[in-house]
Amino acid sequence: MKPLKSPLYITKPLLADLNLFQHELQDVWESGWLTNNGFKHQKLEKILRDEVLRVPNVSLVTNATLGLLGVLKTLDLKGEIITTPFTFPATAHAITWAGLKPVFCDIDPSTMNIDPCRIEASITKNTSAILAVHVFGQPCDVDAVEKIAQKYHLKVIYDAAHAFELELNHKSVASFGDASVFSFHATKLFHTGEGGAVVFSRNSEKEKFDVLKNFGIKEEEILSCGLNFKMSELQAALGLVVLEVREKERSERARVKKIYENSLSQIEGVILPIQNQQVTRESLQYFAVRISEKDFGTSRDIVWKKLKDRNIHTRRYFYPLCTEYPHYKQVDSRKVLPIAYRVVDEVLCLPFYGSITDNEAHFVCEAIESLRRGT
Ligand code: T4K
Repeated sequence: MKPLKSPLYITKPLLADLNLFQHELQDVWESGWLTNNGFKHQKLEKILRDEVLRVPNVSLVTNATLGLLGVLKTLDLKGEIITTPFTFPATAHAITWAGLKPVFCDIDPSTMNIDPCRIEASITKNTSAILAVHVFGQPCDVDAVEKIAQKYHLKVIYDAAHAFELELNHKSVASFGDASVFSFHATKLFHTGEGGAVVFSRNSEKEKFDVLKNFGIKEEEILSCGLNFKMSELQAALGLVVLEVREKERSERARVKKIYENSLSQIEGVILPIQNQQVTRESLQYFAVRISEKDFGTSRDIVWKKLKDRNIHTRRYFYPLCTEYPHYKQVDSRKVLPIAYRVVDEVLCLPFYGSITDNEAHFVCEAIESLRRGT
């Protein structure tokens, strides 16, 4: 197989018509208001809250990492936070920056999310919360997590960086837990270049969070030890135009997904994402498969490298696991987290965005098939 002429990356940022963006920027220029809860910020928050997510509140932030940090501070957590080792560094690092200790719990291989059956064993008298991640837009078992949290009086935070617009039984995934954090980074389907949003189950916490994201200032009084994680008008303006084109992008991604599913389901050793019957709207953020070396006959790493030789740039998210970072490393991690250690050697995120053509999607599948049993 010849390599592709132009590279296929894991994603391509969704860009709206530049004229529409210029139109939004015109307003910003005319208002002379560039940040600090401006009109675009207010408008985007309102649309996301009332029309897109349909949740009690939305607070926009500079990025999801600081959103997570702000949530941990708002909920006034102490001690240990149970989380997954199979995530982007931001999840665990936000916990550490908040002065808390991440305690890593093993995952469920079918969803790649924290395994609720294993959470209880990680709870100690110092545990104050569970920070679960809807990895690759696959929802966590929110009911099981909720039950454990209620039993042990723990807070629940969802890192929903990959789960924008994910709905369970027609309800936003942000309707679960005490707070959820979305990422609006350029690599996300809906984005503001850099950015994110936080949803709280209680409006009082959103109010506290809004003060924290503005240095702790409220009406010239300093109420708390805040930082700065506000979204600017330029980011919000970009969000407003990207919002308009996301539905089309979603349908294009659904087309690519169908090709991947139809073709890859025929290949032994390629494990596809599971279909959760409760999901009524998917996030369509990533398309992550697992390569079972035993059944496929070739390791994930060789597949990753050989696809790269063909100009198909897949990603091995989230390799290495958090427990392999020098500051979280423990001698027995591999023994305590056997599933996460297996899954992280199997996962491959395929190029996934709306402008991938049918031919390109088929080419990716054929390239994978050609690597079976080292052929
Ligand atoms: N929690 C979880 C579970 C997360 O996955 C993330 C972030 C966070 C929290 C924190 O969210 P933020 O604080 O970022 O809001 C990317 C993103 O930077 C990161 O946001 C994302 N998760 C992570 C999964 O992916 P990298 O280091 O893989 O990105 P990079 O620069 O290699 O970009 C990936 C590909 O995208 C490139 O190969 C080409 C393409 N690309 C990228 C950019 C930035 C473009 O074509 N244009 C672009 O402008 O982290």
